[in-house]
Amino acid sequence: MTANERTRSTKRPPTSNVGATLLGATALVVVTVAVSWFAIGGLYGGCVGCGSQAAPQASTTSSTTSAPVHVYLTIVNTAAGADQYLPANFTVPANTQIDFQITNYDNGANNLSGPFWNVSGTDGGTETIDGGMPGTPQGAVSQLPYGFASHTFTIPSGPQTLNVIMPPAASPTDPAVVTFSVTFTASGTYNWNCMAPCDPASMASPGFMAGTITVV
Ligand SMILES: [Cu+2]
Repeated sequence: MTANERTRSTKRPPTSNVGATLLGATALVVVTVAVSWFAIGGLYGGCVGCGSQAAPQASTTSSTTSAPVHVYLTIVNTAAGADQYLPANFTVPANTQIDFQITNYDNGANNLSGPFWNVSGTDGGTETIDGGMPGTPQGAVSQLPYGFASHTFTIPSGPQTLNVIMPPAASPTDPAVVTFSVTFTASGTYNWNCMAPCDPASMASPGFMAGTITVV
């Protein structure tokens, strides 16, 4: 923990006003870091999208800012027939490994234009697939073959871009699960879109096949 190291390395007898001032400033920094971390934790509890599928390890992320933060997203086809990411808008910390898990219950296949068949912007340049329609490549992949896309999770522009592909589910009750890690090195607002022509209304609607990642 950086704050603890800073506390240890600057601990010294208050032999002068300068020393006292330094200690006071150090205490302020430590308090500020701690308050900031708990404020961030309050935003998403160290885990985005944790509901019934909350991971037990999520509760351990408050001990250090360098522990991975878990984000769980689900793709559903709503009762009204709309394709939707849940949640579509969320907040994560900067300079922290974000472990995404996207569970796709949509068994519809869609086409992609050339570059979007390739995984890009993830740690290691791969995504890991578990399940999906018959024939879906399993394990870590850097691209998917034609015919094996249902949706993408894409940050098409900005300081840091991203493209991962979600293969179709085997059935509406047997999802495809995709995991990957991303480390956002700059705070700010990142707009993401699905680049597969899955559902024109959803693609044009923030909160469905488009959304916002807020990096703080
Ligand atoms: Cu889509």
